[in-house]
Amino acid sequence: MRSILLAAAAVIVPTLAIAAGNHSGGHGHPMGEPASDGDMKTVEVVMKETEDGPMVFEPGELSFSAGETIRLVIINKGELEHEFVMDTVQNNAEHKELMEKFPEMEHDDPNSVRLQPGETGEILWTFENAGQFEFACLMVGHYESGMHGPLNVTKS
Ligand SMILES: [Cu+2]
Repeated sequence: MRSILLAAAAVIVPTLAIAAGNHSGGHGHPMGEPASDGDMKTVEVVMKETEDGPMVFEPGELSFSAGETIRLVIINKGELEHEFVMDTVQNNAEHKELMEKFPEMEHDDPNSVRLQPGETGEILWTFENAGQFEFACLMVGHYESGMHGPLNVTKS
């Protein structure tokens, strides 16, 4: 019985997260909003550690046009847990400070995905507003080890 309840909860949570992003209007994220499934451009981003020390995202920079809907496929090819968070530079800086105070902090935001080694995750997102944003891994010490890059959204 218990395992059935847990399984049901696991199914319900992501559905709600996606549904919450489907309606337009309301409180928008400065970068845009989560998208629902459909035809869209796919961009892969790899997260990993390197032999000589730095932790990296590949590619190290992302560029989109305002109005584009993208399927971001995030792949953890490293041996450590990593996360991909895309946000304003300011929000990432605040979030990073929180993570340093509360390293065990879990978050379940539609603009982020946290992955164990070998895992792959997805973010479907419509970039609505032009601007200079940032993607980063905010796990303690990873940003400083190189895990951040500019996310540019240009006017279409
Ligand atoms: Cu990381």
